[in-house]
Amino acid sequence: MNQRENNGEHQPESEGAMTFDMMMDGIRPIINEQNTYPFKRCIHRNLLLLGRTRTGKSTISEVISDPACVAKDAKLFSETRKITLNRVAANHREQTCYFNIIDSPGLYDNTIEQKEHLTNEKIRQYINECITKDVTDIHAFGFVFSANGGINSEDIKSMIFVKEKYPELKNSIEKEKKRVDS
Ligand SMILES: Nc1nc2c(ncn2[C@@H]2O[C@H](COP(=O)(O)OP(=O)(O)OP(=O)(O)O)[C@@H](O)[C@H]2O)c(=O)[nH]1
Ligand SMILES: [Mg+2]
Repeated sequence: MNQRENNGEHQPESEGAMTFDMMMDGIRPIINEQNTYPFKRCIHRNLLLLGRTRTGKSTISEVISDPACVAKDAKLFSETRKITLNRVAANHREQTCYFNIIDSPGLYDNTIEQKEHLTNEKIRQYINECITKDVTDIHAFGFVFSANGGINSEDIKSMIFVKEKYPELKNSIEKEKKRVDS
């Protein structure tokens, strides 16, 4: 029972008496000081990086964690073979943001070992694979292109595929944009 409730009835606070809020204002700093393991509320977002092979997806994921990281030497064939999660946190405007940057193998590439054609079906597989890694929701898809390679019809097909498969993304991205702008 707090001071504002007395057998369910509201009692007028007598002048000079300590109110419930005043009491809590006094207690809160003591509790916070003694809390050895303080938890913070945070915003949590999952970002899936997609794109043709060798466009720089893994490099983006690494640079986000370490802006001074040195990119690997150029290789002709696909490097990333499995969905890889990079879990990072950042403080922004007094808010803690927690991100899963999901790096995927390059799309529609003829790989040296398997001669496997990577298609839009792969996107579906990647998303399913994310669920096995506790990522149940994708908040944004990041399509990665290299300036050299440009954008081709396969890239456009992939973007259309994601747009059609995830129509709810448009609403959530617009909602998010409004939240950030406000
Ligand atoms: N010039 C330049 N090279 C880059 C950039 N980002 C990445 N690279 C190089 O491009 C090559 C491929 O980069 P990755 O990050 O492995 O590309 P990826 O999209 O993850 O490739 P896959 O895993 O094979 O699909 C590497 O040799 C990088 O060093 C960039 O912004 N500029
Ligand atoms: Mg990669």
